[in-house]
Amino acid sequence: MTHTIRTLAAALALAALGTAHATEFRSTDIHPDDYPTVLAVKQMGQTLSKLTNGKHSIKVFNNGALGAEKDTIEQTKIGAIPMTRVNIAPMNNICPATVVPTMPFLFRSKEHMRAVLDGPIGEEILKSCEAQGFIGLAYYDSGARSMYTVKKPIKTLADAKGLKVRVQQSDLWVALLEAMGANATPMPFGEVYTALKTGLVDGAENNYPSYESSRHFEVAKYYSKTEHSMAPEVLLFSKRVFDTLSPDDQKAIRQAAKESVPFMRKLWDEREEKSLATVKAAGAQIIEVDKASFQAAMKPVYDKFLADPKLRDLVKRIQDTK
Ligand code: GTR
Repeated sequence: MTHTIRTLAAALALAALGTAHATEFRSTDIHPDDYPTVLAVKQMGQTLSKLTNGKHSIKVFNNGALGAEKDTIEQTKIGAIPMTRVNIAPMNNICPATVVPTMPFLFRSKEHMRAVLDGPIGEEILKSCEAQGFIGLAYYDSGARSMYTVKKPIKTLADAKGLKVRVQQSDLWVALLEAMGANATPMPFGEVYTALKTGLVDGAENNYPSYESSRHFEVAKYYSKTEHSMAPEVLLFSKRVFDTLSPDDQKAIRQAAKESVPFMRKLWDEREEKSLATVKAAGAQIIEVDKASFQAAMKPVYDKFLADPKLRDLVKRIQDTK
């Protein structure tokens, strides 16, 4: 009897050892099932599983199931959630260098943005978040963000004056909209539809896919192409969790994340076109604006948020990147 129990205990201990480090990492996203960020992280999970012979995988909790971005960032920092996909903006107050790729009118084009983020500058910015408890695995595209409004279209800077506009939870975003003369109202993405509908805000700003997937276009049909920021999405792993993994597993996670980037970009490019067609068909008006007037108003934002010479240098290097 004692022998049987001992054998059983040994067998259980062995089984536990064998699976001790096999993990299904949870990852969060606020977007719906078919959104490029969600599909890309799922694809990353498949790659990770292949690279680790089935030892590790990823389970995506999207639709905001585990909370708004600000909350999931906090949870990732303390290690309660291993991974989160968020926009870089809610990282602005936490990891100072992330304000750089968020800066208004910084990237000249999608190609410029991709070249910068794929290179050493992008790496440097991700690396700087380690001190705050985050392993930055990769950037994903988020296109250009533009303003949209419920009652009247924005065509010039003067039209933005006095409007109440929802922004992401970042001091930089508050300053950016204030520089346009608007009143910034920070709130989580999931609350924006109701805020637009009830008149709590007059407008918001986002890229075509988010304007479409959130159905904001149903309530705010004037989409004004200010294209004021190309703040990218970012994939963050909890440093607390990462540090418990073997170097091989860490390498596999980094590699799987990087390999999901081209996949995401392809989906992104397709989705931008599809979303634009959807919102237009539903009656949204796409309005050309006097972009130069918006750009000229951004000087106070640059002065305030790039007071640190290190950040100024990063911006300069970005501007110098071909
Ligand atoms: C979207 C982005 C989300 C979130 C959202 C927002 O474009 O993909 O991660 O940042 O904007 O405005 O809150």
